[in-house]
Amino acid sequence: MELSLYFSKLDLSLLKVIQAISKSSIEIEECIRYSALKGLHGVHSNEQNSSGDIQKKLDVISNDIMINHLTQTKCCSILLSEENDAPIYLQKEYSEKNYVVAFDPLDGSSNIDCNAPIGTIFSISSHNKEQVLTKGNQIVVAGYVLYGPSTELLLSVNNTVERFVLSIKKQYIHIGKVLLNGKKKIYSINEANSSAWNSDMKAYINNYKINGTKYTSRYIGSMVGDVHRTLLYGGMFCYPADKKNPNGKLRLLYEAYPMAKLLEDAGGKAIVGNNSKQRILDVILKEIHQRTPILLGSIEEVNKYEQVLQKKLKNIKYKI
Ligand code: FDP
Repeated sequence: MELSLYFSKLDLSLLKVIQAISKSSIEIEECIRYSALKGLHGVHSNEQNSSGDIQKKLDVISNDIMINHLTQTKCCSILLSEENDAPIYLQKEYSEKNYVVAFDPLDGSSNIDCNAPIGTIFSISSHNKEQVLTKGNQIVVAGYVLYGPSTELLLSVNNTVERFVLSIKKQYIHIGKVLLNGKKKIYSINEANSSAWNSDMKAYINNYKINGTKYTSRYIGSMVGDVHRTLLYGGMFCYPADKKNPNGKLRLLYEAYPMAKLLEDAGGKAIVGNNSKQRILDVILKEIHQRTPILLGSIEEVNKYEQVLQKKLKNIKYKI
């Protein structure tokens, strides 16, 4: 069934916002698919965006496409983009029918020029009169689009994760619900940073290695691709705090909140790590470009990290 039909019972303004994101992603997909032929590889300028990353041409194009479609809905009050320094205020008057949309228009953009999976990540939240967004718990819909061998849209609506695939006719077709029940033994982390990890992370990851060849390692280096695999196959994905990045690398608002919502709604878990069991969705947003460490995956795998913390509390020596 096609996306708009599938969600035909949703609140109309919310549906319009979802449709705007789906239309944007179809345009972004078109740009990505022919990027090498259209001269869309490479950097836009050597200037860093608000998150400190160098903007690629496709980052800028994707951002413009998202802002354009979301503005046209007239159902959004505030747009928060990873590519913009400040929030974009679209409605002067407060109305509970308006939504706040936060997005990373093109995540994993270091993978663009080598044709590896990349994605758009977003969340739609009800408008809190006082603040832009205080916690991930205010998210009504979270999702991402994966531009890979095929283009997929995953959406968490009413606490259920739905999976759509883009058809030849450029329509998103529902192919099923997602429940994190895969049992593949996979750990996913950038091991090049291991010398800078803190002792909790060293102990946790070491546990995956001492069991002979029971576990395998997979790391695409594109959050959407790594999280998608985790949702479908199981295992865990982590971008921890380390000595180089004491607050982690990934953005709370644009990356961690939406992925945490999807993981939890699919029956998994998403926590801060970094000597803390705190749920990502409970972390208070103090600044829109704030970073956070993150550990997500099946309950079984995330619990293994929590066991490391318990041992630490009881002063049992880590096996490192
Ligand atoms: P990228 O730098 O390519 O834009 O937050 C961006 C992100 O990719 C994530 O998609 C990805 O998980 C992570 O950074 C990869 O970072 P490392 O290269 O440091 O592993």
